[in-house]
Amino acid sequence: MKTIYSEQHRLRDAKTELHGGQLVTPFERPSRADTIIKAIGQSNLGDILEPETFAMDLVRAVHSDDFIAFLETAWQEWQDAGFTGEAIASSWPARRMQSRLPDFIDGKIGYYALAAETSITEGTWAAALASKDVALTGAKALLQGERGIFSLCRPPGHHAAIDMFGGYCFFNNAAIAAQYLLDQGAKRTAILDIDFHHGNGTQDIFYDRDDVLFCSLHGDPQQAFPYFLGYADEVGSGEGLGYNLNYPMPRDTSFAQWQKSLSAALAKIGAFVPQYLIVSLGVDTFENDPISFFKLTTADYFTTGAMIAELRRPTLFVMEGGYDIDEVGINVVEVLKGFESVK
Ligand code: OKP
Ligand code: ZN
Repeated sequence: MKTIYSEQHRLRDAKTELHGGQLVTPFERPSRADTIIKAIGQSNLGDILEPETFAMDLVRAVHSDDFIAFLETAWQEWQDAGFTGEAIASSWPARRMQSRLPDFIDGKIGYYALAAETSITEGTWAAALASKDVALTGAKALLQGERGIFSLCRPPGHHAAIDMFGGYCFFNNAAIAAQYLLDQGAKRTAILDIDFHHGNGTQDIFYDRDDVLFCSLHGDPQQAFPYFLGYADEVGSGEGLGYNLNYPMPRDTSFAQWQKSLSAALAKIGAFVPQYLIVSLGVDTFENDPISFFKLTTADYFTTGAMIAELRRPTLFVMEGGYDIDEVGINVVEVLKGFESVK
């Protein structure tokens, strides 16, 4: 299996994340990708290729124009306002207030942010652009006949909604790739999100559509970020009714329990008969992950990859989360090796 990877991810190197009332070094940091690409290199999985550059139209197919324009100039506007720290939202259109877009950057950032932990910094826009190219290059390889591809996206994407960033995400790489596959002629694409956190952004983007089946396995929103979406009764709307499936699970969920949700989601995806499968691949379900609470072990990731391969669909793995820097690489490689083990 080939890996698509860009060094441009390094441009996303925020110094601050609001965590527990303190500004800490972000969990989502460049060394995550370093560990993953090193493990890929040592694994003999296959070649590591640079992404192609794709047109912004493919981003506009998923995100709103005003949101994209905001991301492009947010850092410059923050600096022009005289702020000396990284750009962090602190005011929101909360209940019974107006969702009207302010002019001033401190207000604008609250309008477009879904949470406060994710700061916007100097290279964020460039890194987010490269990350979507990594995803799209992987999708193009599927169109050209590859059976499995790994897009080592960083920053991640699944929390990015039509017009919101946050949860370390700016552009929704998996959603952009899915829309591209449809635009290139696919009738149906499924997205399986196995990151620990609910893929609220992907759900938002495809909620009223029946051409993308979205299935997400994640920590119960009563206990886990993003808190305000991801319940099992969110099943899609309009034509999309029945095409959004959430599998929230409690604290300390073991692989035996998690695997039942995976099997259920895979059965739904199989019945949908998608031309392509996109996996939002987070390994923050790992037992030692510093910000999550499931109990998967390294061996479980191989089994997970093999189970996904049993669908026998051309599959694009898009990197999302995973914050145990020492183990994130091996856990990702185990998923991909498990996938490759099924002939
Ligand atoms: C991104 B991805 C830390 C709480 C966590 C953000 C989590 C984003 C996860 N104070 N807040 O889905 O791995
Ligand atoms: Zn996550």
